[in-house]
Amino acid sequence: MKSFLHVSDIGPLDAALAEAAQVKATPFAWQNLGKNKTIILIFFNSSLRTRLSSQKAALNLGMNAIVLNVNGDSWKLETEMGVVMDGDKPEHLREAIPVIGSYCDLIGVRSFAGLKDRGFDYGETILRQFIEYSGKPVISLESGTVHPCQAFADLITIEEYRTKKRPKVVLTWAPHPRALPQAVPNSFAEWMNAADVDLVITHPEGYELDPQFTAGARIEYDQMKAFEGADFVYAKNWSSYTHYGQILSTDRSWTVDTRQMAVTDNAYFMHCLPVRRNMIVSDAVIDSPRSIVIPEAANRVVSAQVVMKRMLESL
Ligand code: AN0
Ligand code: CP
Repeated sequence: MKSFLHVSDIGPLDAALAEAAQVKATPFAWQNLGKNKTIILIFFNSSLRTRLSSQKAALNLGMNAIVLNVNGDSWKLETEMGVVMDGDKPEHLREAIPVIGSYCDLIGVRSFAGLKDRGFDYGETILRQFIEYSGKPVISLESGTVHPCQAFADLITIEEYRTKKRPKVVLTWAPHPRALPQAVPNSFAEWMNAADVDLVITHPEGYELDPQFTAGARIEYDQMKAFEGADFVYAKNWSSYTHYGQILSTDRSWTVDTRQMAVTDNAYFMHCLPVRRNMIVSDAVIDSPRSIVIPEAANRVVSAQVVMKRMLESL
């Protein structure tokens, strides 16, 4: 595997899920695979889960992990091509990336969508430069359009908790005070469309996601209708894709509460975290026994470890 952005990069999902179960059962069985190997994890944005679970996954594989917080620890990096660098950024990605590549075997990059220029974000402009100029395999740790380590962990979690062959999975928009990227819902839709589940997406009008990720899923604008008979409810806020980066609604009736959960088939509640309580989801729902947000986050180690393992095996 040369890069990890899309569900297609992991190959057949049955094999990936079987490998995930194996990695979860015997996390230290591949300690020699990562011996004398180094992953550099580059963060342009904040993180709790991605940073810690990626480091843990690397350690489980016997690999060294070096974390760099760009903007905090290093020189600020210019990401646009062809600009006169007379601002506050002393170094360009064009030099920084090959330098980083020369120090390691694998690279992980977190670089959120800026939500200003859709072409720049949806071209995966920053991650593509890492792929092109580092000469090393690159993992998206949430980039312009996708968060594949999260979606893979979500799929592993659904596989563990499902009681039906083809569960109904509802991706619901929920309100949030700040404009957030579409990466998490894009990847969730892409991975669920590839998996054997019945995916329904519900959101207010104007929040339609890029069809390259959602094609094939049912869109239901009535949230209560969408929740009927659901086995899994996956909440997330995102800003508009069509009115790029804008907040079109802060309607708190979309906050996931016991009212909506009551019409599901005793659904499990999921969220990638971090979550704003009583904006995205009520305390009653996230604190209920049907909330699986913690095991979901724990599976981030498993998904990251499978991806790193595959990359090490193909070096
Ligand atoms: C980020 C987002 O929505 O993309 C990261 C989620 C994993 N969330 C926030 O910035 C709150
Ligand atoms: N879910 C997730 O990616 O969390 P962090 O932003 O804390 O890494």
